[in-house]
Amino acid sequence: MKNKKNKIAIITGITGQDGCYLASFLLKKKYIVHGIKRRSSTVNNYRIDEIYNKYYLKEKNPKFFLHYGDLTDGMNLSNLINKIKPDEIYNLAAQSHVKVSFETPEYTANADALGVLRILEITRSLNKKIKFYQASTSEMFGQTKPPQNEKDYFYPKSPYGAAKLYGYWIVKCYRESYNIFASNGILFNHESPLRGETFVTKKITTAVAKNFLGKREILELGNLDAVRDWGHARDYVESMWKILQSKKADDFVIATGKGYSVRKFVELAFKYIGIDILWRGKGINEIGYDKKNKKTYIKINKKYFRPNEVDKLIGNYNKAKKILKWKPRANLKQLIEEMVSYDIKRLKNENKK
Ligand code: NAP
Ligand code: F7E
Repeated sequence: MKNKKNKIAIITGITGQDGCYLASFLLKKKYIVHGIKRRSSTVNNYRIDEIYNKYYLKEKNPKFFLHYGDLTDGMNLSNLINKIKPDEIYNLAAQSHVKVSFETPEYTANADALGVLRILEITRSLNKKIKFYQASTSEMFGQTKPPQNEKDYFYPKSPYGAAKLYGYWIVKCYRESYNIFASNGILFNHESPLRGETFVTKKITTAVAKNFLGKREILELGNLDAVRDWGHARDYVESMWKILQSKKADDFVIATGKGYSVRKFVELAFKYIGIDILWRGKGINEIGYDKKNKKTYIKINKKYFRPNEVDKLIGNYNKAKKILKWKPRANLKQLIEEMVSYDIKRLKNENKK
């Protein structure tokens, strides 16, 4: 299976947004990619179908493989890592939804915190030369004032942020204790047309696309004033690879350095289809409406608020820029345009079926 020139990578979380972009990126760099997906009763491979067809089904010498696995199952991870013998492991699997982590805190800790430890412990006993990348998060900063960088204080405000903070520290701990090449990317929010549909950006761009196609829908949201630093997933997976190619294992903030509120994201997304949104009312009675015809497009629903909120995340990525020569390419306007256009095309195709 292994050819001298081809590096072998394992990607956990292959069915997720980043898993798909990273697999594409590594395959173009001639890697052999093994994706780990968990078993589910419904097929959820839609993001990687194209890759699977191109690099597995249609290839005489397949470059892409899928395996069942779960971050909560150490024996399974051990068998897979032993069998695949990777050069690099990218740990992208996680229960990644902040609000859901308040409802499933124990599971979130098991997958997002102990899952990291499981992989590190396996690589420590198997082969300390395996390089390990951990998808850490800006949610670890929580309450710390922006702009946040690698030296800032961590103060997570959700079970997700707290579980990821354990993952972050265990990576550092294994790096320093056992001299393992293990690094954290401290990723600020990153989106794409392939973003999961319950994250705020995808909810917004889907609703905008539906309204554009004449399927009138009122978008229900929670906190409009949270500020996030939104980049493009395509740019962020490149940083993952660069982090593992760096001379020294280390931790890097990956961000755009620009923050916008959820409210601003809504305005820009509607603007793209020619609708100017104005706001009226306060708190849960606030609405967003069309400046021209006064039609309501946005309402507030308290079910989308969290028990605790992170108000403002804006990253300082100077270290990544200096050491990795990494910088983001897409700006927010380009990201929104790509997401809305994709959703319009996707919904048109679904309507045809
Ligand atoms: P995502 O779309 O939610 O994908 C998460 C992936 O993890 C999915 O493939 C999911 O499988 C898998 N998964 C969940 N629990 C698992 C388990 N117990 N065992 C094995 N696989 C499991 O997330 P993403 O946006 O691609 O993010 C990738 C990573 O970056 C995550 O670790 C996330 O926490 C971190 N991160 C993301 C952002 C962001 O803005 N996107 C920012 C900071 C950090 P299913 O398809 O079966 O659900
Ligand atoms: O929320 C507010 C919400 O769920 C963004 C994950 O990838 O990035 C992501 O976590 C903001 C929050 O992302 C709705 O309260 C308003 O302030 O899209 P989100 P997130 O929580 O920032 C970090 C860095 C990760 O690591 C995570 O894995 O938007 N908001 N109204 C809403 N959020 C959602 N989901 N739905 C709403 O209706």
